Amino acid sequence: GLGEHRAKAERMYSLMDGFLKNDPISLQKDILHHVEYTVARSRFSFDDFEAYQALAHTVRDRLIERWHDTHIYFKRTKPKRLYFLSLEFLMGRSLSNSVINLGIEDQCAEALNQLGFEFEVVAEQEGDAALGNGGLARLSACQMDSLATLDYPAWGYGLRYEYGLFRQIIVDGFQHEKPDYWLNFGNPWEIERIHVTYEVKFYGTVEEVEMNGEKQKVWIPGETVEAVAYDNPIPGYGTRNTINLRLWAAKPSSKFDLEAYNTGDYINSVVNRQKAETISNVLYPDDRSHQGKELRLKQQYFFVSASLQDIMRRFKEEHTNFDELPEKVALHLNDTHPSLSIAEVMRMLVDEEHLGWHKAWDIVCKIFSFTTHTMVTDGEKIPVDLLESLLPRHLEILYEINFNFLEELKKRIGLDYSRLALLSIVEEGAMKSIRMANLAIVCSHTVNGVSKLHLERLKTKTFKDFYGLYPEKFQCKTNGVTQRRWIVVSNPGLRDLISKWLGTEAWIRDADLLSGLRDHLDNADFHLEWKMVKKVNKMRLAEYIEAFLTLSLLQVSLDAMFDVQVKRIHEYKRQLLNIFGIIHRYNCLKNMDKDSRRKVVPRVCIIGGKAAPGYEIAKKIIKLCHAVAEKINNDTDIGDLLKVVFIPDYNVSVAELVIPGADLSQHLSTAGNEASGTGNMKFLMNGCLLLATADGSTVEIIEEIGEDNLFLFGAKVHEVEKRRQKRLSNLAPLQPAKVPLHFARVLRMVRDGYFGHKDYFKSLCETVEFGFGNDYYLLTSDFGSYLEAQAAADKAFVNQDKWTRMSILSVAGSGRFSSDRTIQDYAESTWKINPCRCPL
Ligand code: 9GP
Repeated sequence: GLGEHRAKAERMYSLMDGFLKNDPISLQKDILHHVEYTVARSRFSFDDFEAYQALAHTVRDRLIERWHDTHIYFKRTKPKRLYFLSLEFLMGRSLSNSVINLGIEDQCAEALNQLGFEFEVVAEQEGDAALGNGGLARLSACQMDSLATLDYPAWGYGLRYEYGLFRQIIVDGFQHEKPDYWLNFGNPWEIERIHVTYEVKFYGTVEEVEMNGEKQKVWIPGETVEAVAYDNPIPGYGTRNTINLRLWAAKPSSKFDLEAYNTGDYINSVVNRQKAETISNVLYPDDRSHQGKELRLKQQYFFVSASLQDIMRRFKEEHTNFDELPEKVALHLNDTHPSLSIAEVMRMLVDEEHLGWHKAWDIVCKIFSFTTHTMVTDGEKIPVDLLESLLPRHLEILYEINFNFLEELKKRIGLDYSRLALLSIVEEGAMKSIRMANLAIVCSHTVNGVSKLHLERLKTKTFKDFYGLYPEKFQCKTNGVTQRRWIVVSNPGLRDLISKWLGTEAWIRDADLLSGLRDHLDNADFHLEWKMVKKVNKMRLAEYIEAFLTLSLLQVSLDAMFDVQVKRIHEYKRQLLNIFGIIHRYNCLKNMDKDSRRKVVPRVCIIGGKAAPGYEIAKKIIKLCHAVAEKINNDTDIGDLLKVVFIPDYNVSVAELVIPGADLSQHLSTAGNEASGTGNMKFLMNGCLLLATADGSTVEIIEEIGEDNLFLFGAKVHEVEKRRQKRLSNLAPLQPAKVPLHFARVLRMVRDGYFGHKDYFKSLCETVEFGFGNDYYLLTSDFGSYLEAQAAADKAFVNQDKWTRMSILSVAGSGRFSSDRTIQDYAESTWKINPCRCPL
């Protein structure tokens, strides 16, 4: 009874005296406790890594307390919840971020110090959680941080890949991929929930049965796999709210295997069951296309099914009527990858909860929202054959959704078959397939682009016909990044400086306050301190470069401009343009007399990024970068005037080091190709000037800081198509197209083997040659304006006062690019959720 319950509660309270304490002594005691009993080392002798493990567990205990409180509070207040469904999260490291968000960084540093350890060194022991590829995945991580900080009742769902994104090793200038078995050293940030498991079913057949006098479809699956939950607490900053990122791992089902029992084939049965685990084993390393692989589809459905079972269970615990679903649940599709959720919710409502089709569809259309992250028109497709065998019931449901959609459509547009075919969710043809983007658009109440320019593209090109049908669905949610990670964690010097001059730390929760830095634009002391922060960060980066590239004994000068391009390697991102620019710079230096050389701004050109393992051209770009580096760095005649560095294995923690240390950063995508870009925002926040095309979110950065405050170049979106046409019309009568002299020279050097590997680089050169790749990304026509922008950057760098002003104005204008702004916008206009702040 109630009395018994109360007595039990009182006993619990008396045994656990309140929350864990955060003073340095209490932290020390907890650290030592974890050294002794969790890590199982002697507290009298443990190393940096063991100190990291013990501190991580100490912090985790505190996260768990807040996490519990948050969940109890959400359960009690029953707010509408957001479920953020994403197959990728690039979380990076957790320690520094957690202690900052918990507000215990100084105490932790002091606690460690007294034990003879240094916080920075201990934090360096942590490996990255790299459960994602690039922009989309890091965006998810930033958005989770903002959801927690802004007190939204949200959960993230994803997959717990055992192998994260491959590690990039460079051997002889070539990229090699090594598996990232990131769990080897344990992961103190996750909590395994052995009791939170769901069965996920595959294959089998669909049968029709009579139920209460009505015909009902029943899926008889052929394979069952178990999904086990791993919870990752995500603490907000300046709040007790700590939300959850629940990742699923596949395990063999514990169900009795009757067939193996009957045939007595025990060993084979175990081996076969073990195969289940492969589902969540490995992250697909391609960030742009995921076409038609069975394992990928299995991953998607495994993730979708487990997440939705969990979400529905929670909903049913709190509510009895499915009519309430749209008021209580928002499901967000982070790209098309989780779009099978639509068919799955329909299946659950119709087949399991026995709602009528139309009622179920009405509910489904009110709960989903969708964000697309690409400019590519030819989106994700799932071959019907594959679906038919793996998820036969879902295929039927998808056909029915499509049938109803097309019937509705006919009423609106008539029998315009070519338009109907374009809009259809099912693509006919040699390989019949399901168009995941069409499915997501038809069913979602909002379709979001990730920058203004991206949205414009969606409306006028990619999804033009859908826009005609549902103009009200299309919205712009320009991306943002979290200033907690990208300034507070990664650039403590700048954090202190900003707080000092603004007289407050409030900007950490309200990035718009950064604009207040403009008030000190002409203050000489401020300039001095600003430059000093940059210098210290450059020093950190230089040490990293020198330590990493010991083989080539490279030394970089701190007086040089640190010019950085770090991101996935893609033709459209045009790392090749950067390398060609470097070769051109080298040629100019070689031709200069001593006097002119004295006026040159020395440069350290830093490039980093991974190429998808099967993307040959991208891999050649990496090799070319190394070949050029080898030539230039070993040319004693050039000395410090030009150095080229490729930073291997670019990931979140490397970014935290590289970005604060950059003077200039390059964002070179051919206009109309980068949906948003988020690297540009991180550099902007760190006072690094941008050299960029007017693409993706850079257009909005220009709105904030003005064209004069960055180095803009290249064709604008509306010019790109014209230039391509022009180039092709040059080709038609077989006239040699006009290629600028400098460009032709650089290209010839690479083609003729000046940097070695002549045959190997041939196909790379052909991508920009006429009659071959036809320079689809317009390197040729943008080269001149690129060089001008580079020259303008050099000129500005000479005038350090001007440069510093531009740098300050960059940070001051970066407030709009906080993911807090993005998330608030989503919450208010798309998800319709309210903050739900757990009381202290
Ligand atoms: O390529 C886009 C990038 O422009 C954008 O900033 C990011 C986040 O919205 O998503 C990237 N897309 C992907 O990573 C996969 O399509």
